[in-house]
Amino acid sequence: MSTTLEKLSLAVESGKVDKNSPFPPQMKGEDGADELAKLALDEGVKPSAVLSDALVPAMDRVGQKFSENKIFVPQMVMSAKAMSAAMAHLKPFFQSGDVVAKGTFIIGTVKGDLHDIGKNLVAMMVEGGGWSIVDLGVDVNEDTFNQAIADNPGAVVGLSALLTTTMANMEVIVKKIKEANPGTRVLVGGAPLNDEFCQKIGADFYSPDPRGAVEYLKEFAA
Ligand code: B1M
Repeated sequence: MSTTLEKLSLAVESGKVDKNSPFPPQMKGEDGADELAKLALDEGVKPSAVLSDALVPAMDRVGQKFSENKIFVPQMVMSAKAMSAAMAHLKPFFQSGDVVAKGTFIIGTVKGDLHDIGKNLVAMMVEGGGWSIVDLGVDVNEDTFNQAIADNPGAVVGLSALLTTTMANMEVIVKKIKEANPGTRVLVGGAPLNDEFCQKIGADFYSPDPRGAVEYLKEFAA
C-alpha cells in the first residue's frame, strides 16, 4: 500500500478531517483526510483502491474500537467527518461509474423521531463500505420509504429510532414496507431496540451499531 494511503487510513481512523482541523491535537498541522484523499488520486491511485485499501479498513477499525468501548461517540463522529471529507473526492468517480457501488441502501429515522446522529453515522459507514446511499432524513413515514423503494428497486432499507414512543411507528412502517414490497430486506437499529423487538415487528435484522449494519449488508453486495 502507498504511503499516502496508509496516512489517509490513519487520518480517518484518528478523525483528522483536514490540515486546519485541531483534532486530534497530536496531529496538529498535518494533512488530514481531505488533503490526503486528493493527493492519493493526484498520484494516480484508483478511487476504488482509495476506498477499499484506506477508507473502508479505517472505518472497520473505528467500528471495532467503538464496539469494544475503546473510543466513544465524539471520536467516531470525527472519523465519520474525516471519511466524509475523503469521500467527497471519490463521489464524482462513483457517479461516473469508475467505482461500482455494491448496492443501494435507503435509510431514514422513523416518523415522529428527530434524532439523526446515529442514523448519519450508519449512513456514512455504509457509504464507506461501498454502498450508494439514499438518506431520507428524519421523521420519515411509510409512504416516503415505499416511494424510495419504488425509485430504487432491490435496495436494502434501514430504519432508525431513538425513542420508545417512535418504536411503535417503526413497527407500522416495517409492516407497510413488507405489504407493499414483500421481498425488501429491512434492517433496524437505534438505542432502545433489541433482537426480540426486531423479530416481533417482522424486520429482517437488528444491528446495535454501524459495524453490524455494514456486516449484514455484505450478504447482499452486488
Ligand atoms: Co433526545 N432523547 N429527545 N434529543 N437524545 C434521547 C434518545 C434520550 C434517551 C435522552 C434521555 O432521556 N436519557 C430520550 C429517549 C427516552 C426514550 O424514549 N427511551 C430522549 C428524549 C426523551 C427526547 C425528547 C422527547 C426530549 C423532549 O423534547 N422532551 C426529544 C424528542 C424529539 C423527537 O425526536 N421528536 C429529544 C430531542 C433531542 C435533541 C433534538 C435535543 C437531540 C437530537 C439531535 C440530533 O439527533 N440531531 C437529542 C439528543 C442528542 C439525545 C441524546 C442525548 C443523544 C442521542 C445521540 O445522538 N446519541 C439521547 C441520550 C443518549 O443517547 N445518551 C437522547 C449518539 C448516537 C451516535 O447514538 O443515536 O444511539 P445513537 O446511534 C447509535 C446506535 O443506536 C446505532 O448506531 C449508532 C452508533 O452506534 N443506530 C443504528 C442508530 N440507528 C441505527 C440504525 C441502524 C443500525 C444501527 O440500522 C438502520
